[in-house]
Amino acid sequence: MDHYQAPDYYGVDELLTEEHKLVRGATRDWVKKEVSPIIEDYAQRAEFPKQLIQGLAEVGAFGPYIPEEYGGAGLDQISYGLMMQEIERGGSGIRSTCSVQSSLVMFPIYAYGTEEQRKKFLPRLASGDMLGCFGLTEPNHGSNPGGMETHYVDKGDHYLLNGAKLWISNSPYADVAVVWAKNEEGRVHGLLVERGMEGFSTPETHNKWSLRASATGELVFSDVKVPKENLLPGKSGLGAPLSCLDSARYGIAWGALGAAMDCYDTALRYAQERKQFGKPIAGFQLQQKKLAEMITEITKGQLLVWRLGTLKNEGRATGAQISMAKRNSVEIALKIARDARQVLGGMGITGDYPIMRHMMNLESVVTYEGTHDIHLLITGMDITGENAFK
Ligand code: TGC
Ligand code: FAD
Repeated sequence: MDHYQAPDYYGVDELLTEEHKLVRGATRDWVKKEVSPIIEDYAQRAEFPKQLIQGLAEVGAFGPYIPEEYGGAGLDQISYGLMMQEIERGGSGIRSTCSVQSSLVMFPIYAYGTEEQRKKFLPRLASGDMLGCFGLTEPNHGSNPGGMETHYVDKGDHYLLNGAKLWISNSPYADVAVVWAKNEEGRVHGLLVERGMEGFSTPETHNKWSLRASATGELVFSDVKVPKENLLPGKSGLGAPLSCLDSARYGIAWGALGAAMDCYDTALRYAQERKQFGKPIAGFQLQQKKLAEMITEITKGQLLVWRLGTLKNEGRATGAQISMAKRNSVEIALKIARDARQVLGGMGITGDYPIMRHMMNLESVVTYEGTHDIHLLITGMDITGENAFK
């Protein structure tokens, strides 16, 4: 039974519109009904619950901020953030699927695609009839995607694509992949590679202790003939994939807080119910310290992402501001998960509670979409003007 009650220590709800609260309420109800009852089993079995795709589409989680004429929900950035928060409260892997579909697949097609590409792909991605994935990372190039080796050659009536991508969320189930590859001049472009194209395969990556309910895999291109109309013409250079990452990282900044809120809520309830030495453990100072610090960090995080959402709605959020929020939310969520696990004692390691699952998932979230270190260096560069990456 999902007893979740969202913490709101500073009345942050008063900063939200009625529409924000409606969107959040509908997503929360859906998560309680469809995700909470099954997610632990799927994580234990390391299986992607693909039957959730249709429900995610119906709740509007695929392309929340994409205009309605292309099948999106036409909502603002705070609604998008709140949705990601509720969905990651249920499970980071499910939020991953939404981040990839919305910000890493629909966003580049909407922002950099042709009208034909938008009409062909966006409504089907929004309705969940199609699943997408995003290929940037390679075996030899993770934090430094600019070094990518995947490349294509102009063959007159098509492009010939060769290379490989690793660690790609949703790849084993994806119908279309947004693939970033270099042309003969070494310039990065986005290509839409569709399942069924000869020479294109998507082997699954197994043996993960994290994001077990999310499918991760490779993208392998061996002389794949990509039709010329599948190139995204609107933007080239590394800035194109990085702008998609800005949008996805923004969603993660909200999402990771959702995982933190679930851990806090679980630990608080457990501490009030569990008795040792004749009284609830919530009455011991050491447990209160953990719980008080959790709610303090959650409250700071809620205010930070709300303000970031306001800036994003106004088109003023910078990539560096988004990096700070992604890094902060994941860092506090991991610490809260670890402390919450301790509050539950031995019970904390079991699948009867969501904490250990969140903790293990967050070990991926702290690495993907730019590692903890990379986001710190982005902040460092932004405030000092000095590049410490290279
Ligand atoms: P650098 O020379 O700094 O920049 C190259 C070009 O990109 C532009 N740019 C940005 N544009 C938009 N948003 C940003 N945040 C941007 N940051 C940079 C920049 O202006 C430049 O444009 P131009 O026109 O001058 O060419 O690039 P660099 O090679 O030094 O690298 C910078 C660095 C390290 C910050 C960047 O490469 C980086 O962020 N690395 C981390 C890689 C990463 O995040 N990978 C994520 C892969 S996708 C994923 O993990 C999905 S998980 C999905 C899920 O399940 O949720
Ligand atoms: P590396 O880049 O090898 O980094 C290793 C360590 O070195 C890290 O601690 C890093 O912070 C540090 N480091 C690197 N450079 C520096 C530096 N300049 N200064 C200081 N420290 C540095 N990618 C996609 O394209 N699409 C996806 O859908 C996707 N999904 C993913 C799903 C999962 C479950 C995971 C785990 C990853 C996914 N990724 C995806 C890949 C992810 O973005 C990369 O793992 C991440 O960018 C880091 O790259 P790497 O793993 O190669 O680590």
